[in-house]
Amino acid sequence: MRSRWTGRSGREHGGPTWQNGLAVTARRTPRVLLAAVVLVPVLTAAAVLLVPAAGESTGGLLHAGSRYSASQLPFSKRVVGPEPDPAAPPWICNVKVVDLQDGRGPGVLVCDARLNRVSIFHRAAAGAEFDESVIAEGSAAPVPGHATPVDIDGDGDVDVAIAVLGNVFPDDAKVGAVTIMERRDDGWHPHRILDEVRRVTDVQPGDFDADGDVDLAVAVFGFYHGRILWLRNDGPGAEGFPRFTPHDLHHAAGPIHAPVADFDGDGDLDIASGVTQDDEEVWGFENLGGGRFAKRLLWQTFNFDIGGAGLVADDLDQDGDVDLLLPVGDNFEQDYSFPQPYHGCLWLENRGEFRFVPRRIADLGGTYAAAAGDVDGDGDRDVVCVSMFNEWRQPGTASIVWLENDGAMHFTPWQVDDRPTHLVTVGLGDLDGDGDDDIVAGGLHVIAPYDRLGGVTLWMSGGAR
Ligand SMILES: [Ca+2]
Ligand SMILES: [Ca+2]
Ligand SMILES: [Ca+2]
Ligand SMILES: [Ca+2]
Repeated sequence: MRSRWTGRSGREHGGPTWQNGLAVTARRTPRVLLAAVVLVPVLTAAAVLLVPAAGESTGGLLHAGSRYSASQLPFSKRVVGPEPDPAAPPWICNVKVVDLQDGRGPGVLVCDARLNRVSIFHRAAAGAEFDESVIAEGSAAPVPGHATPVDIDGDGDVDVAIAVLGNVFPDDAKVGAVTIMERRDDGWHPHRILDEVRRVTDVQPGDFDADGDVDLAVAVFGFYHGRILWLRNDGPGAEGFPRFTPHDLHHAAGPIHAPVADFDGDGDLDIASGVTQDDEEVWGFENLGGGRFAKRLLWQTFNFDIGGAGLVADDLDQDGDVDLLLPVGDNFEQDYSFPQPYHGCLWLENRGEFRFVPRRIADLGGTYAAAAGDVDGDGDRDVVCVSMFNEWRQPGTASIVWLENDGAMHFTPWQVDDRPTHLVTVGLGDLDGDGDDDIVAGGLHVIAPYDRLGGVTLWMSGGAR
């Protein structure tokens, strides 16, 4: 089936691709030509190896998709929120497990781009349905791409920062924004603190200039143009809410996610971002103090089809420095988005002084998101990956996989489920307080097949409770 919004396909034709659950552009002509010159001989050679003379399936990844042994760790599966509506298939752009410090404990924070709504779902009791509390909807969060808790005004209650995408489909117009939903005693109040920008994919807090208030790192994905910037908190304005001044860090099409951490261990907060459109790169922005940053190229590949789809900061090996996880597997430019052998998840191990060493830890076809946590409760960090583009025509191919860490950074993939299909976001957190992390994931259903729909799904680690 051809993609519904173009009637055609193919990066070489300038058709849209998708990143992080977001429709984006194809590469511009010079990059396409370069990619063609470099990759066509390689891919031709690969095709000769992979395609048998008679044309039958090899049983390899391109044809059969990725599948793994069923997880020996049991999971109890539940739908969070409404059952999916076949007449309006779910477009969930972001899920994460958060505690808003309001006495309700951890819940599932959800960005729903179909309903234009940011909500948190809590489970009242074991086995009970989930209660939805709406944080933003309608014009406050038109097509929300990402949401992050932060006490932006320092009054002790937790507010929510929203990256407003504005349009899930390719669009170079200034439809994006950053909105803070301020929590007050009488509910949530919107403050649009960055406007007149292209599609925004992430906003993350940190006191970058060490003046005691919270600043923000922002990824503007855009379409032909995008940027990474930080918003300096200039203190309270006339109405007592902070004012912000934008400062650019980098210009490129397709920045996705802006994780914040002290990557070089010198005591101040740095910023990282994946650039996934014309180039496939990971950048670091070293905090030099006084609001100044130095750019560092942390990783790049000349496989311009690898399809970077996110960036996660986590000390995966628990050696005291913060590493990065890079899920790769965007493949939206094809008539049918076959999983590719180079899709999966990379661990970029922090070796100090902004040197990161890549290591592949998963081969899941069509990987679109990853999250780190302790899924089996044995004290080491495991990883969960979800797939947007596995071979859904083959029954049983994985949509969600957890990678069991043996404690020595050897990862064994276990299949959690084969449905819902088309998962683009995953989060981990201990929702039931039993010491192991549970899994939540969200589906973005914009291509066929439409027979295994899901909005937000929870897999409770350790079985039913
Ligand atoms: Ca607050
Ligand atoms: Ca630092
Ligand atoms: Ca580390
Ligand atoms: Ca573990």
